[in-house]
Amino acid sequence: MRRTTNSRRRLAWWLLPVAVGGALWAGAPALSDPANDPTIQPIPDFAADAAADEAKSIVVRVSFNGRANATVIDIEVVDERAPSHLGAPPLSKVDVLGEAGLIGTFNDWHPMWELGEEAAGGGETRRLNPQASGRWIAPFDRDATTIVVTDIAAADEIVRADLTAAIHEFCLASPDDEDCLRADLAVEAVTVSAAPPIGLVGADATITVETVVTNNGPDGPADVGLTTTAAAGPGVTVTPATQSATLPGVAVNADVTESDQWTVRCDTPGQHTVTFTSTVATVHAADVDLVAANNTRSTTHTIDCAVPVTVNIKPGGDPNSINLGAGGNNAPLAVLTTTAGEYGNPLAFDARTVVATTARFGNRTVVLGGGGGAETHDRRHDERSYELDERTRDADLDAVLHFRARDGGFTTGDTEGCLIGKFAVPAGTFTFFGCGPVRIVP
Ligand SMILES: [Ca+2]
Ligand SMILES: [Ca+2]
Ligand SMILES: [Ca+2]
Ligand SMILES: [Ca+2]
Repeated sequence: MRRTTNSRRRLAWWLLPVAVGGALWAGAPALSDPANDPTIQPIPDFAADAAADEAKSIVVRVSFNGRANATVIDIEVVDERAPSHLGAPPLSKVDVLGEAGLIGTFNDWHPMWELGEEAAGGGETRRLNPQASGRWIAPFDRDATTIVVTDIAAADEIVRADLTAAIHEFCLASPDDEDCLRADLAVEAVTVSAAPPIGLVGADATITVETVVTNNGPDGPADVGLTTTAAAGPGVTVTPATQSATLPGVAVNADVTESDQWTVRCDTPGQHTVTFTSTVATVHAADVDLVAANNTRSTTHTIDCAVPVTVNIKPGGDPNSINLGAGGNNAPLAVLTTTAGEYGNPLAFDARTVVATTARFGNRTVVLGGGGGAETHDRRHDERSYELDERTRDADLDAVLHFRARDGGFTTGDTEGCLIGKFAVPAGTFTFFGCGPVRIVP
């Protein structure tokens, strides 16, 4: 399409009556209103207007239920210039609205009124036909969204109708019309650009999803509506379910990246998947995308939901000094057996299910990245260890593990040590994770 400027399109509303000229309704009011007087209106540029006369109209057909109550039968865009409304009787008022407000307004006949002749004298009479149907014809405007028709004398709205479906249908059928925009919008890529290495049951994590959108043309720039939905399998909840954005004015062959953040909460332990699906669509009724196959893409992300556990580094000792020298060759650590709710843990945990060979201890980032120190003896010592008060022991058995502190990837400023590993229960093997305070001794 050749994009017509707004000013030119708006001007057409006022030139129309003059350009068409001709028949005025017999009962029209005198042209005392200067706005209705063609002799003092600006002279239109007929040559330019005629050469580019691809004028179209929007025809709204209704059936009447009452003088100020009509039902839309259909709405259609036709390839004909709208008739002049100059001098039309002020029976109905037609307002055409767009997203930005009023586009144009004119007075028109009320189709429910019928003209008749008086038996004597041959004068005209008017009466309301209760069975009437009729139509209003407005000049086409690509930005039109709504038509509102008012019965002027009754000061009552006759009908209000959405024009966008009719305009979209016209542009789908005539995508190369100068008022239509034909753009092949496409989702080029959907990727998870940032996500934590694990999730913790009961805690929120943030995942960032990037969608790359383009406009393959031929027309542009085009406003692009982008909708991304998150579909989570069992055991994980993603909010919000949907995020939408309008990417304004995407030029032909431009890549535009939209980045959205999603909150993921692990509900149960294990590997859970979340699928993010992005879809592009045109935003305006007069914009059409005739290639649907490239409008949607998905990506699936797997999150490992770990069970949070309580660890007591150096059971019975406080502070928990971690000696990075030879003195830290066998640093003990207890994974406590806890009930649901104890120490704020959402799930009960039996430390005797810890698989010792999978345990890694060290700096948080290091162990989440797959590093850290391994259990020195590759085995678990089940014993009644110390609670976090370092003085009391409860009745259940806890898991005591030993690590070489210098394998933990600690740096001098670290104040926490973290443990990650697997635990095996009848339902399967899952990840656990817990941290405790440390004092690093270089
Ligand atoms: Ca497309
Ligand atoms: Ca301790
Ligand atoms: Ca316990
Ligand atoms: Ca215990």
